[in-house]
Amino acid sequence: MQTETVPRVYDILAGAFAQEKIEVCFALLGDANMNWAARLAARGCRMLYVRHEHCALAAAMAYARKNFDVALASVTCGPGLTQLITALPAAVRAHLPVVVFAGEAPLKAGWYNQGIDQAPLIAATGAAYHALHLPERMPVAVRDAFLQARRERRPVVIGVPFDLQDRPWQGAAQLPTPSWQLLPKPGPMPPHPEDLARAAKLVAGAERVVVLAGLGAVEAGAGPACRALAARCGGLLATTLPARGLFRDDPYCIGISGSYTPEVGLEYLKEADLVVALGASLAYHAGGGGQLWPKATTLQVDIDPVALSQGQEVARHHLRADARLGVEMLTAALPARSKGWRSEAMAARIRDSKPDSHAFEIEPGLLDPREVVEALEKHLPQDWELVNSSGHCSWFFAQMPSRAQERFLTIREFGAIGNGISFAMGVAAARPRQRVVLFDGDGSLLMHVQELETIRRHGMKILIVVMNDGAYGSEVHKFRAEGMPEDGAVFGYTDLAGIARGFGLAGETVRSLDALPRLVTGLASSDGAAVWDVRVSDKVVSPTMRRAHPGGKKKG
Ligand SMILES: Cc1ncc(C[n+]2csc(CCOP(=O)(O)OP(=O)(O)O)c2C)c(N)n1
Ligand SMILES: [Mg+2]
Repeated sequence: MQTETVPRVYDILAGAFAQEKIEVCFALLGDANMNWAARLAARGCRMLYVRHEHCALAAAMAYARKNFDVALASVTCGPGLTQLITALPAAVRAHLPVVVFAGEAPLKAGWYNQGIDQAPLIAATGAAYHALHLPERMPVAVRDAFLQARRERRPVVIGVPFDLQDRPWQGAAQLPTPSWQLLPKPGPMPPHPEDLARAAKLVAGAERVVVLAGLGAVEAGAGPACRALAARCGGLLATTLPARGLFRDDPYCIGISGSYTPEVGLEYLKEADLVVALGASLAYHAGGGGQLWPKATTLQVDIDPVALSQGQEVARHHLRADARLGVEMLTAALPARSKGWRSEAMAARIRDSKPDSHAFEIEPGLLDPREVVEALEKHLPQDWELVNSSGHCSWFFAQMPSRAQERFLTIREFGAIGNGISFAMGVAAARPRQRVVLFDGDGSLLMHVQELETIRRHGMKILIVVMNDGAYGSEVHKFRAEGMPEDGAVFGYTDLAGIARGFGLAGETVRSLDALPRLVTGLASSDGAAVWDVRVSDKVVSPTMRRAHPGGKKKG
């Protein structure tokens, strides 16, 4: 029939997305996005179909973080879109550029069962929402959404009524210039000479300097320059949680600064008199809510320096600059100095100390989560991609200091559990040849356990290591500290290995760490996915939890 030769609006829309050179789309289909998705797939975009819309967006978030670029997800209208309401604020807070193609209810219908006012829902999350109701302008609006997501580093949701998508195309023959041809590509920003002189004076006058790097420093390639600055000042190095591993082989790196700081790091941070924060937004947790370095003043080196962050005054001194260029020029402007804070003895303590040395009594047959992580750190190959999730167990999983930053991902800014499996899928999509390891809690995994099917269907090389304490550990420890009953927080040990096998994955219940070398070797020679259900005691309380609830256990 002749009508087949006339493109529909969804054909043109798919073309506008395809020319954005997006390689992967995370999606779940319905009436309002399926025609578009089929056309996008026909143009060569790899479609990763998931089992819950939340997971489409969360996987796209990890993909964006891993590639430092925009990612794409798609959902249908109404109930498809409302499933995004937890992931969207998480993406907004993590500054992740994701474009979401969402359908909208048909405009021509007086009533539609899936209709809901989508714009205010999305606006409430902090994401941008654009309802596209003029077909001729849609390709430009799509291009502009990619520009906006990148510039504002936040999700942009595009809603297109599906009756409009179905119309014959009546607009221009040519698609607009794609976003990647228009993007400004400025060189790194140097500091102003007066600011630089002031900052150099401040650093020269300090005696116990900690150089703290965030993801901005990673993105700017500032790692070596940060090490050089710390060496010149005789100071120490630390990173935020997402930048973990940037200084992994430096003997003067005290690890993460924030809720997951190891014991020795806490001690040294307390003594610091200057923190030079590079490419770090100085979020609430990075400075322990203002508690971690009580004697220090902070110099922030950043392209967008701030005085306040997340309700706290965080820096009195600022150097507006690209993290790498700023720190290089700062180091060059410093006078040579004979002594600093560093000593061989400090390096030895940093190397030899346990992240947490507190003693706990553990039931026989269950493992200490700290020993589990020590064993994983020792046995998992260095080139496996690591993804950290949420919950009480994340304190322990964070203690893997030998791991490279470029093989680590965590997104924690909204504090939601249940995202780990999606983040692992996003990393697997971004690094398809690599083995990806997700470290998760039992509660978090069970929240989106249906995605095991997605992992198997797409042949993703994901290993999920679950710290199974049979509980919502975070809640258990808070209840216990308050002497409250544990209802709603303790569920008992779910057979996660059995569940994994039911989905067609390998499943192992780990009750002894002696099994680890054999399990690692087995997995290293396979392309399959697996769940290791590691049975841990719920008696080991993380240092963060102990600090937050110093009363400790009041009941049995
Ligand atoms: C979406 C969401 N629901 C509820 C919570 C509250 N919460 C925080 S940690 C946690 C328990 C997580 O349990 P699990 O994944 O088993 O990790 P564990 O704390 O036991 O180590 C819960 C329910 C949350 N942060 N996010
Ligand atoms: Mg748990």
